Amino acid sequence: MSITEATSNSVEDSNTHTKNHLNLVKLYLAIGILVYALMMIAGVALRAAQGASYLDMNPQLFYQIMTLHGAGMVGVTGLAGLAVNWYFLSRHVLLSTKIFLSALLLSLIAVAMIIGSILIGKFAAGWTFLYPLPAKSLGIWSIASAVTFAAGLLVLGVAFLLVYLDMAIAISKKYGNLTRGLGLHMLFGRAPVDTSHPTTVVASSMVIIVNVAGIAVGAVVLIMTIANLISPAIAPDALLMKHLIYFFGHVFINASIYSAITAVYEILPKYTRRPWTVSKPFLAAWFAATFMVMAVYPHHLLMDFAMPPWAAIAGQIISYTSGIPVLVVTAFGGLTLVYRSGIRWDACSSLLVLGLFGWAAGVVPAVIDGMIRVNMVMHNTLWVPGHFHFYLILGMLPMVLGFAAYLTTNGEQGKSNKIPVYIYAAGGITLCMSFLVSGSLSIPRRFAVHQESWQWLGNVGAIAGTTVLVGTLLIALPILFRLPGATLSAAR
Ligand code: HEM
Ligand SMILES: [Cu+2]
Repeated sequence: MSITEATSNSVEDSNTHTKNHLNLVKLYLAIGILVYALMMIAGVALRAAQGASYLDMNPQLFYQIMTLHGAGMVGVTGLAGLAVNWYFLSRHVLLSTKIFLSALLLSLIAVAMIIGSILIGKFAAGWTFLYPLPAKSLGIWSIASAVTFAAGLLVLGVAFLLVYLDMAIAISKKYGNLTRGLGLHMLFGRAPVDTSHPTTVVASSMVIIVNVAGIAVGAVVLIMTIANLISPAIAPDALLMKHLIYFFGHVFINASIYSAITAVYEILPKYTRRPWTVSKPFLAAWFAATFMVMAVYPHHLLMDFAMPPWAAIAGQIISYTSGIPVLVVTAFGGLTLVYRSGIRWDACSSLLVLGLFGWAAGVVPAVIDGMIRVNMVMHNTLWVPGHFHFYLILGMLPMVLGFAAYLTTNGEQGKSNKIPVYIYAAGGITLCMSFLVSGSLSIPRRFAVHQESWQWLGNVGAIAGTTVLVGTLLIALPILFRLPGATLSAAR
């Protein structure tokens, strides 16, 4: 079956979607995939340094590379999620290619500032720039490089806000406002559920609401950080700063995942020839997630004894429940869509289903860490990188790669090679297990030098990480070669 015959409520609206839209998305994807691969090399180097058999890295360089890997991966994940989301949203509403291109250019300026501050300026306080560490370099990096890093993140935030503003205006023009985009009039009003209301518009409205808040808070804390760097007399409260940073960090990375899910909603139905439409449970889940994603960040502060206990307890309870609404609706929706549908398995469909699995399974270690009792023991261990690499390598990134594969199938389902996806998944699971097992053995995170008895896990992780990189290249290179030729009609 060709993709053009597929069922989708997006096709009628596609007059808003031009060749320029597609070309820009291709550019985002090509840059994104390249950055992912480079940052994976950095990740492998970090894990190999912890293993100490294959690589010997001076600790100062380790923390620079760790900061680069963290900031680079989080940044590219945000941009890749944005590109997926923007592509599908532009089929329903009129989005500005000029703004999307400007955002890419701003992001590249931001990337240059961030890389410069780390590789030239030796900034190494971690991508979370936890106050007051950026100002306490013990002479390793200068105030100027810390300011450049923070300003780079600020520029990146501006790029996102520009695109979100454009998306919000476009959704409001067509649907009235963001709450109508989210479908609240159908959830709470008398109106029956309009099944032609696109799932992507619901997800986009949620992402815009939470991530504008997240980035705005990020901007505030970055400006406070810069003010403190320039003038140490301005010394904000450290706990307040931590709240702001983790609100921003948590919301931003979650919003990137929620953005990429639009790929599953829009593409999987083309493979199973069954529609994925909005329903009351779907709308209720996205409505709940809008608040929950913003309310759960205190799970990053469970170790801060200065926090009132009620806040920690609330953080724990909401963490338990926060992922669940959208996850259940999406995982369940995905499974019922695939079950006995005669789906053709190729690189694209396997990646999308892998993404659903990784996202769903990644919740388990996250919820475990969200328990206060467990967190007291586990929080600063490799359990934490274990859970978020799970989400990101096995959940988010497969959705992005699946989307890129979809753009380049040129209407042919079931042809592309699935083996690279297996290689990727096997490497990904092993790498995450190397982190999770380390965590359960209480091996600390963010340590450049590991004790001898821990090192074998670092070596396993380095080999597994290399496998992930090889899998990524095997999946991505054919895509990159075909990307320039991908056409609008084929992509539909
Ligand atoms: C080949 C694949 C990868 C390998 C081998 C790898 C390896 C590592 C290692 C060794 C660390 C430091 C762990 C520690 O001691 O705390 C780390 C941190 C991190 N990684 Fe990865 N990683 C990979 C892919 C990814 C991907 C795909 C993402 C995101 C999309 C990502 C995001 C992060 C983040 C946010 C950190 C935290 C940095 C920090 O603690 O400041 N990684 N990674
Ligand atoms: Cu979080």
